[in-house]
Formats: sequence, C-alpha cells, structure tokens
Amino acid sequence: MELLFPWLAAPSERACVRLGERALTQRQLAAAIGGVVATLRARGAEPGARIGVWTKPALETLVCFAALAAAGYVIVPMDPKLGEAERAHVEVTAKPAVILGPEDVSLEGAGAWTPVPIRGETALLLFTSGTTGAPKAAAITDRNIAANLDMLADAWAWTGDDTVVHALPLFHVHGLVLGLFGALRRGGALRWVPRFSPADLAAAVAEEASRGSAIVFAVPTMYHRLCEAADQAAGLAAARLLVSGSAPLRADEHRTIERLFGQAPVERYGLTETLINCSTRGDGDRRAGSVGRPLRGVELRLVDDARVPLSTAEARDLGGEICVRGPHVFAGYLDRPDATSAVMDAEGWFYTGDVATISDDGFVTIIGRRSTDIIKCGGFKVGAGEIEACLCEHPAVAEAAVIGAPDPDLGERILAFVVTRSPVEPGVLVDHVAARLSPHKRPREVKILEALPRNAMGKIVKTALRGA
Ligand code: MLC
Ligand code: AMP
Repeated sequence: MELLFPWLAAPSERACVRLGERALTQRQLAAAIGGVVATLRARGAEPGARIGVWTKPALETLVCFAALAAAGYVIVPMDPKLGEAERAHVEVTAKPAVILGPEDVSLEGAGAWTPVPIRGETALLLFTSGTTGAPKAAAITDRNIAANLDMLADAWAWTGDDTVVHALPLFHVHGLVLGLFGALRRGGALRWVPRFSPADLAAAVAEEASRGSAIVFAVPTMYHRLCEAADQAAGLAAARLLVSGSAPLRADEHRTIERLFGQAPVERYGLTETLINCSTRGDGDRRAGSVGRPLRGVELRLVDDARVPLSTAEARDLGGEICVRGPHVFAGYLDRPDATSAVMDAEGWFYTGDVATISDDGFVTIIGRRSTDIIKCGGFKVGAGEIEACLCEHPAVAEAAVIGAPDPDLGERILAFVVTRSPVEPGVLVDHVAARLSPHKRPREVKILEALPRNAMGKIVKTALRGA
C-alpha cells in the first residue's frame, strides 16, 4: 500500500505549504484535510466523487487540493477567471458534485479520516484545448502522478529538503501536479506566490533559500520578465535549481539566465496528457535549446506522418513527431473515446503533435508543432478554433482566423484576423473574447481584413496570414 504523500502515515512538524506569512506543518495540514473531508461528507460527497476547486489565491486552496488528492476524490480545478461559456462547459462535462472555494475550508481540522492508497484511479480532470472545439477533460490517475513525480525526483535529485517556489496558476499540470503534489510527495514544501511579479518571486526564493534549499518552477515568459527586471530579481540566484517548462525557452534566453543568475536553467518538456517526458538532469549537461533526454521510465520515439518510427539518423537529421509511452501517460479524455483514440494507439503510444530531433547522445530538441492551430501564449495552451468560434459569435463578425505570432515575451501572441459585417473597433472584439473565455485566451491584436486568404479548395491559408 503506497500513499501519494507518504508522510501522511506519520506527519511531522516540518512546514509543507506556505503563502506569504502563513504556513502549515505536515501535522496541521493532515488535521485540516480532516476538516475538508468532513465538509464534503456533510454535503453528501464521498471519496471518488468529482469536486470542483476555485483556484483562488489563499493557503486554503492548497489545503483543498491536498485534501482531495489524499482522500481519493476526483479534482476538477477551476480558474476563477473562466468565462461564462467556459464555466458552463466545465460544469456540464465534469459534473462536479460540489464546488469548493477557500471560504469552505477551515484550518482547524475535524475528525478522523483515512488516506487512500494509490489505486490507478482518476485523481484529476484537467481541461486542455485542442485544435478545434471546446477544451477536453484529460483524466490523470494517482498512479500517473506518483510515477511521474518519482521520475522527476531522480532527474533533479529532488528531495524533502527542497522547497518549491512558484508563481504559477493551480489549474494546470505545472503549478498543481509538479508544484504542489510534487513538493508534498517529496515531503518538502511549496511556497506559492499567487500573483507573479519578478520582485515577489525573487524575494520568496531568497527567503526560502535562507531556510534551506529552494527550487524554482516557472514558464519562459516569467524567466523573460525576471531577466528584464534582473535588478529586482537578484534573489533568484539563491535557488538550487531554476527549472523552466510549459513552452520553448529560447537558446539566447537560456544563456541570459545563466549570465544574470549564475546558473543555467534546467529545461523539461511535458503535456497535460502525459505529464513530463524529458528533462535535463540537475547534475548533467544543461544544453541551450534542448529539453534534455527522456526521463527514466519514459519510452520516447519519433515518427513520420504515417506514424512509422524514424531511424536514428532520420531522428537526428530530419526530425519527426514525438510519441511517448509509460506509466505517466493519462487514462484518456473524459467521455471522449474518439478523441482519445486519435492521440493514443492500441500499444499505448501517445502522439504529442510536437516535432523534434534527437541528437546521437539522446538530447531532444523541439523544432515545431504539427498543427498551426495550437498556440502557446505565456505557457497557456490555446486552440485557435475556440477563439475563432467565439469571435464569430459577435454580431459584427462574418469570419475569423486566429494564429500564433512570435512574441519575445509571451512566446506566441494570439493574433486574430476578422472580416466584418458591420463596423466594429478591434478592442471591442478583444473584450468580447476576454469576457466569454478566460482573459489569457483574448487576442492581443485583432486585424480587420476585406477577405481571408483561401486556397483553391476554399480553405483558409493560415500561413499567408503571417505577413498580413
Ligand atoms: C487584460 N486583462 C483583461 C483584459 N486585458 N481582462 C479582461 N479583459 C481584457 N480585455 C487582465 C487579465 O485578466 C490579467 O488580470 C491582466 O490583465 C494581465 O493579463 P495577461 O496579460 O494575460 O497576463 P500576463 O501578465 O501576460 O501573464 C503572464 C504570465 C501568465 C506568465 C503570468 O501567462 C501565466 O501565469 N502563465 C503560466 C501558464 C501555465 O501555468 N502554464 C502551464 C500549463 S501545463 P490580473 O488580475 O491577473 O492582472 C503544461 C505542461 C507542462 O504546459 O509542460 O508544464
Ligand atoms: P499543455 O497542454 O498546456 O500541457 O501544453 C503542452 C505543450 O506545451 C506541448 O505539446 C509543447 O508544445 C509545449 N511545451 C511544454 N514544455 C515545453 C518545452 N520545455 N519546450 C517546448 N515546448 C514545450
């Protein structure tokens, strides 16, 4: 019988979650978990039920997630900034029995409860965008989480002596699974900075490093801003590891981080559906532009458009789509066997849509993506189709096409092209998307065109929009 957070068998007085001045020890967290379980039972929700959690900036939010994972509920994280249409989609798809906010959590604790052993059951439903349609709920099991976190512990020599410091949202893999569950599985702590600013993140790193060892998890946009404001971010240099992921880190920025903060970043590559696949090792070669080698326990290969595996020479010289297999790969999309079988074959290989090369010594370099309709903006994955559909719901819009344009800060900027039926200000359309969908899905720029470029078949040619 293995627990996701093994220390729950004998909680200690070590701090395990901290937000600003507030912190809880393992013993206090274990007691507070009892309170959450009692609240849920009083509302008729037994372990196994799906529970929504508003990811609001409070210590109680961390308690809520820890409680649900430890007691065997199915977690449905919910961004408080979800637009109306998105919230309705989450509720209809995931059907949470109860939705909790920090106000529902008391830190006092109540009653006895039993941690649930790892069973290979769905522990987490994470909504993730595709090229078309509304986001799908990826079902991630407790075993996926435990296996992947243990692979990362091996790669980074990550132990209970490390405090993770991050300023990430808790409704995605990076902030929740790696940040919170990772810290708790190792028996260390998470210091959460709920709102990112270079100065606040760096100050938290300096403070945690002065207590012991700090490791930083951030997306490339955050590292870009930390470098731009290096005079306010000197505290970052006190970290044991600076880990970057969720989007490509440019090679020049990798070197700038090393120059400004005295250490090269450790890069790792993952997806919501697979958790983390590759990383450079804490004690290994941190090569600018590469996401390192597959983690121990991950099978990784490159395939061509017909899903035929490439030879070593082809993988090095031509590149192909990354596919992966292992105990970290998710259970499928909730109620969407069609969508699941499109990305996962009968042998358990998951097709990522990312295109890479692999060097002779096994380092993976991501060189692109199969679909132009997936955009990574600030580390958030956004599907062009969802934004296009939303723009077309505005009465002034006849047609819309959305692309990701290169951006030095966001990696990719969401750029929309529209053909209008009646006069409309571009800013009105930006606000329309920001209100109906999450604000991070809003186009950063809307351009009005007479017509969209189309090929002989009548299909919109997105590559022709790049220079428009
Ligand atoms: C701006 N805002 C608007 C608006 N314009 N609101 C309504 N209408 C409009 N028209 C508001 C926003 O809501 C926000 O509010 C503020 O203005 C700034 O918005 P933003 O510009 O979008 O935020 P920004 O500062 O650019 O955020 C950068 C960032 C963020 C790096 C902090 O992108 C981020 O947190 N990224 C992390 C993504 C992540 O965790 N990805 C992991 C995926 S898992 P307010 O109130 O907030 O200021 C994964 C797997 C793996 O990929 O490998 O890890
Ligand atoms: P998400 O669905 O939000 O988890 O996004 C997963 C996608 O993020 C992957 O398919 C990649 O395109 C991208 N990604 C994640 N980590 C990296 C990285 N280190 N380098 C390049 N791309 C990355």
